[in-house]
Amino acid sequence: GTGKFFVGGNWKCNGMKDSISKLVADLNDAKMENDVDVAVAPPFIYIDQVNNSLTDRIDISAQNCWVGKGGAFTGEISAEQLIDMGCKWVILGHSERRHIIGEDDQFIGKKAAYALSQNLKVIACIGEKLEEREAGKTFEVCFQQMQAFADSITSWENVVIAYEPVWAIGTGKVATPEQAQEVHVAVRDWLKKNISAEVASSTRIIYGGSVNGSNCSELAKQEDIDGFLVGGASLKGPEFATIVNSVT
Ligand code: G2H
Repeated sequence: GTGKFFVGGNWKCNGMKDSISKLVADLNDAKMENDVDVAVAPPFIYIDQVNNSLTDRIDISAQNCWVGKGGAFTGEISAEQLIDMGCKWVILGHSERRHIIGEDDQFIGKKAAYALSQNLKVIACIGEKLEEREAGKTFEVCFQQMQAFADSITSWENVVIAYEPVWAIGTGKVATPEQAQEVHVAVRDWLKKNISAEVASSTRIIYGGSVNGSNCSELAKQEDIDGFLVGGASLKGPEFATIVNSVT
């Protein structure tokens, strides 16, 4: 792997004050290896609750943000506001935003550029749908999504790439370690050819899609898997800690 292992918990649109308070207490109690960067992404409205109760060991991420400076954008949250509320990270381009909400590659690229300009670190998500994989277009789709980030951002220093095959998300159908590794290598190779060898070797590429306490260690052994973005299993503190501790 590359650099420090990174594990993010994407809580998605889950949780209420009480269940979040329990989850935070479990995370505060959990033993986590020192040599891993850890972040959790609560829904926007619970960020303040989490920031006020969660150990400093774990960073806070948002799940999305507005594409530019705040203003007359009803229902949106700006990067400046996220920084103000204690966020260090933002997840951008998650497949649920791409395919359910309809965000396109260029819009997501611009969001990444603006977030980075405000000193938010970015978890930049890419990944193919099942029909794209079956049509042999996995690399093409991932490279196109990578290109859109590359067209907008000027530095990859504060970017973690999350490869999340859409067919593996929330389905319980995790990619095999070999399937994930194959795409991670291809993405790293793309960075080498299109950005630089330095960026290719220093940028973390994490895997997401039905990662859990039982499948994480086999995945973590793969050379180019530098961590995980975890959805469902991040809602359970002890299981999330198991995944954090799968670092090899
Ligand atoms: C993929 C992942 C977290 P899950 O979306 O981003 O979710 O682990 O539930 O598949």
